[in-house]
Amino acid sequence: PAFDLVVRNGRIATAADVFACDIGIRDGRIAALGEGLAGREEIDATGKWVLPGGIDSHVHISQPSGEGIVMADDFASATRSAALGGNTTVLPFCMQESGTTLRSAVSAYHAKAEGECYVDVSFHLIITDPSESVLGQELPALVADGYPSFKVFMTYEGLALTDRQILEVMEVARQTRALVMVHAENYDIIRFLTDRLEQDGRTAPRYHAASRPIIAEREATSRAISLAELSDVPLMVVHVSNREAMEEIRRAQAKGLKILGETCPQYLVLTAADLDGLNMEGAKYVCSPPPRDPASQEACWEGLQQGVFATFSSDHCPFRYDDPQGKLTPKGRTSFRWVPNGIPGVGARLPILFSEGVVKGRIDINRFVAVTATNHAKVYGLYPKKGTIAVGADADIAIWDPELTRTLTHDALQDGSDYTPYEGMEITGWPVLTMVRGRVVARDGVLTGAKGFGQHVPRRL
Ligand code: DUC
Ligand code: ZN
Ligand code: ZN
Ligand code: ZN
Repeated sequence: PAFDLVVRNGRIATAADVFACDIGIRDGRIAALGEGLAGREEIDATGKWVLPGGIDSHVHISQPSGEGIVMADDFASATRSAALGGNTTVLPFCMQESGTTLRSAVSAYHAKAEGECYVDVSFHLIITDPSESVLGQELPALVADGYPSFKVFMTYEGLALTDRQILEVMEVARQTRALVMVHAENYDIIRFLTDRLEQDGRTAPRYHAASRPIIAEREATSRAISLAELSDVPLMVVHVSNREAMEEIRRAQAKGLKILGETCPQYLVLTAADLDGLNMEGAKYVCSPPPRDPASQEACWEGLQQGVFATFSSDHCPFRYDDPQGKLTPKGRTSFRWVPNGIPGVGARLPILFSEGVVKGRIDINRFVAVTATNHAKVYGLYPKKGTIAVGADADIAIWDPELTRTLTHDALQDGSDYTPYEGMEITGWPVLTMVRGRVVARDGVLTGAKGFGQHVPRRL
């Protein structure tokens, strides 16, 4: 046979097309699209969708998250869940810790990932200390080495940059043609409201949402866009949760600015009411920005439908719930202020969007592929090696059964957390096979890949 592996009889969708043909795979790449291809091995995809493997360009793995707090996933468990959820590449962050170099952060995360991953991995940077040497030497060198995207924070103790510092980072991004990603929430609004809520004894997890209102996100989004416009750089506004922030991005795009947006499953299917759980259960939904209300969910759908949002990512940031090193540290029990921000989602992201989006008719299959794979590859510099089904591309493929209906449960996700915020959702449409570079890494809910098969992929923009 001419090919190592052939996927037969499926319906293939890319971001642009739908077509029926066989896929011939050789040496980990797509070598042919055509009729009647023969392979040493064959996979029959009759009645299934054959899609580019999901790319999740916003996940946090093994990031330090404060004293006594441990992220629930290491690279093995996060990429295992990713594979089971139809993903073939994830983009986690290398976070600079204050007083240390960016290069040392990059080395540290590579060491954590080495030999551990089930799917391919490519790193963004998080800049917390834009010192002269970071801006002058480290960043340009790292962009050239394959890390052309970095996140800055406008809020959080120890992470937030001033507007001046953001401008300095953007200046380097402009010189190196890199992409800045921004966490846009107004730090002082959040600090002020948090203090007032605590003074009033409002410390339960539900008040997390009240402490970070839409206005705080809208204002910071508008300011970040202004800084990017001044700097003449593209900007990715991550985890957009509501209409007002989405409209800021839409307006900038209409002006011709290269402002990109991302939304996440929590903003489509959760609301602030989920934080109202009995006792401390609401902590399971504490993430930032917080889930909002049904009108905000509608706006986020609109952003996906109309292309305001280029990408749909999980913002996987897992902490165990029932764990003194997770959501409920001794301090976390005293106030929402100390509950670590973030929720798991790397395994649930694609089934949720397929079921709520494609099956329910909110988006078509091409849009699904665009916002879950192709646009991630294009925006972050992995295209066309990753993110599409084309001759020459890596054979990163997910086969979906559009009719399989199952209840979403944490146990099936196999991440390192002890819950999913999406427990009990009825989902129609599941990935039944995930293939990374021609190797089947998950099939029918069972992990078949090998730890360490996943490789680091340098990027270029
Ligand atoms: N921002 C993220 O992107 N992830 C988790 C927490 C946060 O604030
Ligand atoms: Zn963020
Ligand atoms: Zn995040
Ligand atoms: Zn479980």
